[in-house]
Amino acid sequence: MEKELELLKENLQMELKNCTKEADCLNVKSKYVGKKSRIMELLASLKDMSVEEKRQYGSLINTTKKELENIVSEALENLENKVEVNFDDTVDYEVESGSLHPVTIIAKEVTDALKKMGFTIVSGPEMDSEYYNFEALNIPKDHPARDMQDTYYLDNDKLLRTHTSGVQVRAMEKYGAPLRICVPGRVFRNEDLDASHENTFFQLEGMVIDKNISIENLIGVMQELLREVFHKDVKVRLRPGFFPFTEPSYELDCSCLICDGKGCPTCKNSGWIELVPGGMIHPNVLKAGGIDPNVYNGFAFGLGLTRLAMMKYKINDIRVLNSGDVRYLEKFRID
Ligand code: FA5
Repeated sequence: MEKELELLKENLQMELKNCTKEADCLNVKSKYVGKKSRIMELLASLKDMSVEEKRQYGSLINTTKKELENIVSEALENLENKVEVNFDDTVDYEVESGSLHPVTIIAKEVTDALKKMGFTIVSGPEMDSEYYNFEALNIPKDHPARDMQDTYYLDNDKLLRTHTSGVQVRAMEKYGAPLRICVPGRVFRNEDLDASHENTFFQLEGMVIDKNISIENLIGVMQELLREVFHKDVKVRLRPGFFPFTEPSYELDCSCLICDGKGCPTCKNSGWIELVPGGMIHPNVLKAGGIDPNVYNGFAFGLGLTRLAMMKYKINDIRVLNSGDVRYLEKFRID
């Protein structure tokens, strides 16, 4: 009996060694400890044994049964730790490569152009404080300018930034003057959607602070930037604008490239698309950033990156850019 029980354990171990799949292990388990297994037969035979034999073999058969079960459990556990990855290289499939999103491409082109002009790329938080998004920019609570940039106010006293301008004072505090930075990033507005308005879109802030900066410097940077992006001269117009953080402020519009300035739903039939507002940084903003407005001045602009992508790739509805519909985005594939 002792020999037979020893042999059972040895055979079980040998058979388990050859198992590479869980199903194989379970088959072996059923053979050695299942209802019709030899060990179960021996257990059942105990009832017909004499008292003397029961005493002799009872506990031996029971412990062997437990040992057999433990051997199987261990083998199953080892199998789980050995995750096997099988590649079926006989399957025939086509690999389609992805492409960059049009806004990503435009962001790269614009930042490359600005880098050539000595700008450094910096970033800021999408979830920002009211202070950096509004107050530091000369927009106190209850200022009407806040109505034009309604946003999503969060439970933690923060908000989703409405523009990349929030980085202006952050950068002044961090780097001081002189300064030449650009900040591409995602911004949010709580507003109705239409062909040219999204609630989530991209802007690029540009800011230069130095001595004796003038509006001509701003116009020069804009002209160079648009030439680099469109590889041709694009018709633009400059008109007065209003922002509490720049004085004077301007709006630079681009002739609508969807309809060649004739008027369409994208440009609301005006023939023009509002693209880059900007102006000379207000002395209060420089002060908030710890920069002396009697020594330094500068300009800032806020380029609508998403709208620029629409103009460059002639996308007549902004909503497609956030739709995640690859079939549509495929059309703007740039290899
Ligand atoms: C601003 O956001 C200012 N921070 C810009 C600025 C920066 C002014 C520095 C002065 C100095 P505005 O709200 O106009 O301004 O937005 C800037 C650009 O973002 C617009 O010209 C437009 O191109 C784009 N834009 C604005 N709202 C939307 C929207 N809902 N969907 C898509 N693009 C938008």
